[in-house]
Amino acid sequence: MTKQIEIKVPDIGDFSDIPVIEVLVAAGDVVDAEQSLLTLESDKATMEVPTPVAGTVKQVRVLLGDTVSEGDLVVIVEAEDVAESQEAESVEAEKPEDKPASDTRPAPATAPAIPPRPQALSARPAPPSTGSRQSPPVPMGAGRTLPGKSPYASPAIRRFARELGVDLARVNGSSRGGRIIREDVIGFVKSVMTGSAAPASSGLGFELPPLPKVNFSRYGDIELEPLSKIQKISGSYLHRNWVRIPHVTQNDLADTTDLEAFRKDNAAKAMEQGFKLTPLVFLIKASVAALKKFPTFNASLDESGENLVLKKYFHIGIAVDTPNGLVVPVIRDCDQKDIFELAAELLDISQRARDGKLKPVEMQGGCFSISSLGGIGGTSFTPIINAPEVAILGVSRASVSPQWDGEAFKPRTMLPLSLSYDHRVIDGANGARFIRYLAECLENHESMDL
Ligand code: CAO
Repeated sequence: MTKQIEIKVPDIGDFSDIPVIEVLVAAGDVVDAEQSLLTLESDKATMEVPTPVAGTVKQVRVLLGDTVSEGDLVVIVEAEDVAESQEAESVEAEKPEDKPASDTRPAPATAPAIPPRPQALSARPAPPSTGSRQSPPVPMGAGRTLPGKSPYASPAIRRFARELGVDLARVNGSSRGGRIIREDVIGFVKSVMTGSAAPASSGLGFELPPLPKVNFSRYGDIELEPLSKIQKISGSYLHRNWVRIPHVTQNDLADTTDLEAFRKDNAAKAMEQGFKLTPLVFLIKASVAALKKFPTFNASLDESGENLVLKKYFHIGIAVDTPNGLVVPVIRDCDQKDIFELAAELLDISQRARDGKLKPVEMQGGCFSISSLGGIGGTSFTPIINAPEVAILGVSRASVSPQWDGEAFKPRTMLPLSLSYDHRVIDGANGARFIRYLAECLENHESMDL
C-alpha cells in the first residue's frame, strides 16, 4: 500500500528563513529512507533534510534559493510498503481541493520536472501536523569547512563522490563560497574520462591551482565548438608529455643551399612518379644518420625508469596536420628506404591521415619524430616529445640570408632546426652534438645514404 507523506523542515534550532542551497531530488525520483532531499545553509551551519521513508518523490515544493523555516512543507514522497503502525503516523498529501484557503500553491496534476515556486514559504506555517513524518536534520558541522582546508560539500555530495570514487579534494566547487555541488562532481568525472583533468596525484612535487572559470559571454558574443576526438586524445597525451618530461629545446641552423640544389635537380624525377620531393625526406635521412651516431636518442626509458631500451631499428614518426587535429604516423625502416621511397610513403600516409584512414598500428612503434612546419613558416618552436621517445625534431621554414664565409657575406639557404630532448636521458652537450651532426649531414648530403 502507498501513502503520500509530507516532508517538512524539522526542528533546526533557533534558525528561520534558511536558504535552500541544494535541491537533491526531483519529482519522479525514487528515494531510500534517510536519503537527503535538500540542503539548507544558515550563516553558521549546513544541514540536510532527509526523507524518513523510502518511496517516490511526488512533489518538490521548494526551489534553490528559497528560504525555509521549521515546519515548512518541502517535499511530498509517495511511500512504499507503509506498515500499519507507520500508516497511523502518515497522512495523505493534500489534494488540491483539500488545500486550506491560505495555501495558494498550485498543485500540478502530474508531477512537473520543475515545480511551481511555492508561495509564502518564508512565512512560518502552522506547526507540523501529527501526520507529517520527519527525520532530524543532518548537520554538516557547526560551521562550513573553509575551502582550502578540506572540500566544502554536503554529506549527500560526499556520498555521491564516494560512490563514484571521486576525491573531492580534486574538485572545484562552483557554488557560493566554493561549495561543491553535484554538477561539479559530474563535470569532474567527465573531465577525467576525456583526459582533461589533472593527474590524481601528480607525483611531481607541486600542485597547480585550478584554471579560472570564466563566463566569456559576459564580455561579448561567443559560440561553442566541441573539440574533435583526435584533439581530445592527442591533447591529453601532449599535456602528459609536456608535464612529465623535462624538455630542453636546442636550436640550430643548417646551411641547405647545396641540398636545395640537389633536391631541385631530383624534383622532376619525383614528379614523374607522382609525388613531390620536399626537404622532409632529407630530414628523415639526416635523422637516421644522427640516431645511428647517437644511440641514446634512439631509445626509451623502461617502466622502472632505470634502464634505457636501445632500439636497433629506425622508425620515424611524422607529425601530420589534419582537419581533425594532429596525428603522427610512423614510417618504418627509414634506414632501408631511399628518398624516393620515403617521399612516396610520406604522400601516402599524410593523405590517409587527412582522410582519417590510418590504422592505429601505423601510429605506433616510432623511435624519433619530426614535426615540420617548414611548409607554413616560422623561425623556431618547441616541439613536444612524443613519449616514450626521448627526442623530437622541429623544422621551420628555410630562408636565404647573408652568411659570413670568412671573407664575405654570401646568400645561403638556412634551415632552422629545433631539437627537444628528454633531459633525464640526454644531457645538454649531447643534445647540441646531435643537432649539429644532423645539420652537418644536411650540409654534406653526399655523406648520407640517400
Ligand atoms: N622550408 C621551406 N620550404 C619548405 C620546408 C622548409 N622547411 N618544408 C617544406 N617546404 C615547402 C615544400 O617544399 C613545399 O613546397 P612546394 O609547394 O613549392 O613544393 C611546401 O613547403 C609545402 O610542403 P608540405 O608541407 O606540403 O610538405 P612536407 O613534405 O614539407 O610536409 C607534412 C608534409 C605532412 C609533414 C605537412 O604537410 C604537415 O602536415 N605539416 C604540419 C606538421 C605539424 O602540424 N606539426 C606541428 C605538430 S605540433 O602541433
